[in-house]
Amino acid sequence: MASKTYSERAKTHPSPVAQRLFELMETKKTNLCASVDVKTTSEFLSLIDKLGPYICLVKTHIDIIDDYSYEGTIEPLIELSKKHKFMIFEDRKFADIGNTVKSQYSGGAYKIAKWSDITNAHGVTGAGIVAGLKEAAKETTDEPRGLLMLAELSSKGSLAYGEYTKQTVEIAKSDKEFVIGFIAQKDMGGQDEGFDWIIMTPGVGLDDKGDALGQQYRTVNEVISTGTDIIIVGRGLFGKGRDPTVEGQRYRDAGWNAYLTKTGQN
Ligand code: S5P
Repeated sequence: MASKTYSERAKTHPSPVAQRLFELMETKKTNLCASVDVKTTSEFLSLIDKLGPYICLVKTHIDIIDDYSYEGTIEPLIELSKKHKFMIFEDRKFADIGNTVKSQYSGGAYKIAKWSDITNAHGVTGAGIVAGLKEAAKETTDEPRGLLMLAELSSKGSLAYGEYTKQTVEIAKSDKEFVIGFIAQKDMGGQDEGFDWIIMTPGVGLDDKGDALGQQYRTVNEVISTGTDIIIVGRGLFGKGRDPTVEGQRYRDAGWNAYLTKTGQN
């Protein structure tokens, strides 16, 4: 049986963040998330402006940027998100007790809950992490926020597999509206119990097999065929002198064609 389309899923998803994301994916015909791990605000904004037309989501590591400021970095990022119509995902990988992540998500230098539609968390500390992050979101903004749990990782030797992955999926069940899905390498199930989790997959590259620090890449067709909804691509788009405009289009087309095949639309 063909998988459901993004627009079908937009209609029934309990999370307003997921609904909006699915709708914009269908409108822009893209399931590409750009991971923009660069060091300066000017590189960051210029790269996002080039990739903007091809992506549904920008994934940030805001703590990598040397000259970060809310006014200089985040305000222009929000402008670009309106110009190109994409959403924002700060890849913060929270991993502490509920009370601590609550402060980390809403406060400090970055105030992530204020500007990022989506963030993510490890399951290692238990379900309190979901509750803590949700409280922070509610206390910070009226805008909807969504959380991804890190169920699996792309790197060599990762300890997130088997029972750990299973228990992370159990934690995700604790909040059907706030937890919108997983960072994972494949489908995490849940459909039988009424969950419609979004699977976002990093470690995607069409030209390289990995890097010298344990990253492992799979192709776009491979990941979409095993359950990925959104492909996360970083250096494949701009590393090694690549042209982000050319590669943005290439990964967007590869991701969209794989999706059309999976949903029986081509
Ligand atoms: O399992 C993971 C989870 C994440 S979020 N493996 C990953 O590589 N990531 C992130 O995806 C990582 O932090 C980086 O920002 C991005 C991959 O970048 P690339 O340049 O290797 O495509």
